[in-house]
Amino acid sequence: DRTRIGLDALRAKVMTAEEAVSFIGDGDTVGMSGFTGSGYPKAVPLALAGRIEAEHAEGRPFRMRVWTGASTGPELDGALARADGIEFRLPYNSDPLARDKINRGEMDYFDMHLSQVAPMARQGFLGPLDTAVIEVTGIRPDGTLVPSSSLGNNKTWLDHAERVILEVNSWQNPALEGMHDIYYGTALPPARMPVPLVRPDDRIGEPCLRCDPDKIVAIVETDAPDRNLPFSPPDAAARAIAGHLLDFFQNEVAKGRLPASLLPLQSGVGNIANAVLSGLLDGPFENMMAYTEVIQDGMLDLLDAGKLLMASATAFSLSPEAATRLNAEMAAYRDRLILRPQEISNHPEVIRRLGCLAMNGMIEADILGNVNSTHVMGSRIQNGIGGSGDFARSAYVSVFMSPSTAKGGRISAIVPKVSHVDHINQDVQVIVTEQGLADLRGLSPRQRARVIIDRCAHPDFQPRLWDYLARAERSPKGRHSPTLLNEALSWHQRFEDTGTMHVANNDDTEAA
Ligand code: 0RQ
Repeated sequence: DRTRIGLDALRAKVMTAEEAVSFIGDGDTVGMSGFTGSGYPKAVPLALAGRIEAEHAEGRPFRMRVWTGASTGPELDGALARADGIEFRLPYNSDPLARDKINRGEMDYFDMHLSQVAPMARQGFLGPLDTAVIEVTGIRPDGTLVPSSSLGNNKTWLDHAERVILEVNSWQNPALEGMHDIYYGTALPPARMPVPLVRPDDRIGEPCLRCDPDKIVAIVETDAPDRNLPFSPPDAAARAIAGHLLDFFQNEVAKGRLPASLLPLQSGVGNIANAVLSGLLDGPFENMMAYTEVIQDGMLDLLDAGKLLMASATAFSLSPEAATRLNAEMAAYRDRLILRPQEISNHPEVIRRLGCLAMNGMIEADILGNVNSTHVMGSRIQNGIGGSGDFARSAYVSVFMSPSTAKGGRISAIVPKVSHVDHINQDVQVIVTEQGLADLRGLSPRQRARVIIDRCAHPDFQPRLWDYLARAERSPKGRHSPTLLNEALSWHQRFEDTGTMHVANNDDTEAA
C-alpha cells in the first residue's frame, strides 16, 4: 500500500525486512517503538532474529542493546530473546522469554522510571543510539510521520539515532492522524522551561513526528495487528478491591477533599485496574478525565458511557475486541483521546500540577507501608517499575492494590519487610486488598503498621503479623519503625525453603 508513503523521494527506500536488517550489526544499540503491546515494529525484529540465529549458527557473535518505550510483543522481545540477540535491555520488559533470560543472568536489564528514558538519552547518560526502528501509520508529503498506536520514546529515538528504519503499518487506522500531541519544547538544563500543560486535554505540541529524511535508510511495509491481549473478567478479589477504593473516593468527595468529578485518573494495567474502571462505570462520578500512561478497555467504556470526558496517555493497551471497536470508530474517538510522548504522559511536573489519582498494582507491601512492584522474593524481576514511580511520588493520592495473598494463598502480600523496595512509604498513601483499605495519610510508622495489618492482611497471616509487630515494638534497640532484623525477611526465606510462607505446624507465632 504505497499510498501511505506521501513523500515520493522516500519510495525508493522501500525494501523487505530481510534487506533492512543489513543496516544493523553486532554490538549496535537499537531504539525501537512500542509500548504495552502497541505500536511496536512487527517485521524488522523478526527478520533480525532470523539473521542473528544464522550468524550464531556460523559461530559469529551477534547481540544488541535494545531500547523501547516499554513492553512490546512476542515478535520483538520474544523473538529476539529466543535468538539470544539481546545483550542489554531498557526500560521495561514483560515478555516471559526475556524475563527468564534476565533472571538466569543471561541478559542485562536496566529497569527504570519511564518518564526518565528520553531525558536520560538526551543527557547522554545512556550512550549513543545507532538505529531507530519505528512503526508509523504513514508518511505525509512534507516528510513528517503519522504515529501509530503508541508514542513512547519515538520522538527521541528519531532525533537521537544515527539512522532510521521505518515500518509503515497499513493495519493502523489513518484516522489516527491528529490524535497525537508531540511536544518539542523539551530542552536540557539550564535551558529547561516549564511544560505548558495545565489541563489533561491541553494540546501543546504537533500531531506528527519530525524526521530528517536523509537519516531514513529503509522503509518496510507491514499489515499486522498489535499484540492486544484479551482481558479476563474481574474476579471476586478484583471487584472487592475496586469496591473499597470507590467507597474511599466517595468519602473523600463527601469530606470535601476531592471534587465531585474526582481528579485526573491514572490507572495501571491488569485485572484489578480494569475492575476499578468497571466500578467507575456504575459509580456516581461524572465528567471525569484521565491523565495516564495507557488507555485500556475500561477507559473506552467510560468514554462511551459519557462518564469520562477525555483521556490522555502515551499508548493503547486494548483487548482484541476493544481494538476492533476503536479502529472502526477512530475518527469519533479522536477528539477525546490524546497520545503524547511518555516523557510528557508520565512527567512528574505535570502529574503534580494536575493532581493525578494514581492507582497501581503491587507485588507486596510491608507493615511500614513500603511497596515492592517488581521483584518476587527479592531477586527475580517480574516486569519493572514502569510508570508507577513517576505517578506515585507526584500524585495527589497514591494508591497501591493487590490481592492479600498470591500463589493459592501460600504467599502473603502483606509482609514484615518487603523483599525489594520500589515505592518508599512516603510515596504510598493508600493500600488496598480484597480485605479492606488502609488510609496511611499522616500516620507514623507504628500507626501505619496497625492499620495495614488490621485492614489489608489476610486472616490466615494476621496473627503472625500482630505477633511480629508486638515483639518488634518491645525491641530495646529502636521503636520508631518496628523491625526485627533477624525475622524481617524470614517469611520470604521460608517460602524459598518450603514453598509456602505458612509455618509448618500451623502455629501462629514465630516465637512458639
Ligand atoms: O505470577 O503469572 O506466574 O501467576 O505476579 O500478578 O496477580 O496477575 O497481578 O497482573 O496486576 O500484576 C505488580 C506485577 C501485578 C504489575 C504487578 C505474581 C502472581 C503472578 C502477576 P504468575 P497478578 P497483575 C504504570 C503501571 C509494575 C509496573 C506498573 C506490575 C504475577 O502491576 O508489573 O505499576 N507493576 N505499571 O502470582 C510472589 C507475591 C506476588 C507474586 C503477585 N507477593 N509474591 N509472586 N505475584 N504477587 C502505569 C500505567 O499506567 C500502566
